[in-house]
Amino acid sequence: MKKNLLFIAKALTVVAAVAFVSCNKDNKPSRGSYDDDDEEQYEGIVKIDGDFSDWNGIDCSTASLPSDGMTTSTAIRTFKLTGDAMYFYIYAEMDASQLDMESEWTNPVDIYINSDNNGATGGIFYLWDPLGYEYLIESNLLAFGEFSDWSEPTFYKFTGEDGTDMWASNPPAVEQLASANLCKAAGKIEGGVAKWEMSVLRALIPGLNNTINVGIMMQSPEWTRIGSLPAGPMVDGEETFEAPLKFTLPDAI
Ligand SMILES: [Ca+2]
Repeated sequence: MKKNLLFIAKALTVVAAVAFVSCNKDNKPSRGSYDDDDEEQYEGIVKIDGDFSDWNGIDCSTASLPSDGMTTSTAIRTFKLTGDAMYFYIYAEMDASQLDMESEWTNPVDIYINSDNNGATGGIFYLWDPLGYEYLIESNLLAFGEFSDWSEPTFYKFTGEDGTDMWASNPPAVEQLASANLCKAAGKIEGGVAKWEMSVLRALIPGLNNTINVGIMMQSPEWTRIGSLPAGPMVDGEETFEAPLKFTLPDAI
């Protein structure tokens, strides 16, 4: 109990700090330019601003679309995972021709997180093996062709038996958690490629291990999968599946 209270206090402190920064930020001319006079500002290794140059040469894990005959679900071509003492970060490149640029809320992106670095605990989902996820974050990539900021994604906690699928039971084995300040996202389309970056505040994910395991999936407006990584190659016309992408974060603040 004491440990839980300490965690909550720590998380609230971080949220307060982030909220303070966010308020200041709105008074400044552009995203990412608010780091002048705020000594409490945490300088993360990635700034979520749609300028992807900070990913160049960064220490990260990478998954790419298999080149040897993968013929289904090709919309996500590259997926990168990294992090620092306060956040972990996701970068993805998507095939812009497969995105819906017209609708109000479209191309939902799901981030599956094995938070305890144990593939035997938590839920399963057919795209990754072993997965063992404890949390799922979901929001839309786009709204009327503009990238969404992920200011309030849907944040699910898996509550079912280990090794089961949260959606397979009725009602689903899931609890929805508050998600304010959890994420921030930005994207840009360049040369037919949608480039997208996203941050997750580590303190808001209970029990998050330093070693994280993450899978990304994107769907069509009709909730059909159009992309997911990591992914295995096609073998005899069948998809094969891999473990989620793994990255070890430095100790949290
Ligand atoms: Ca797990």
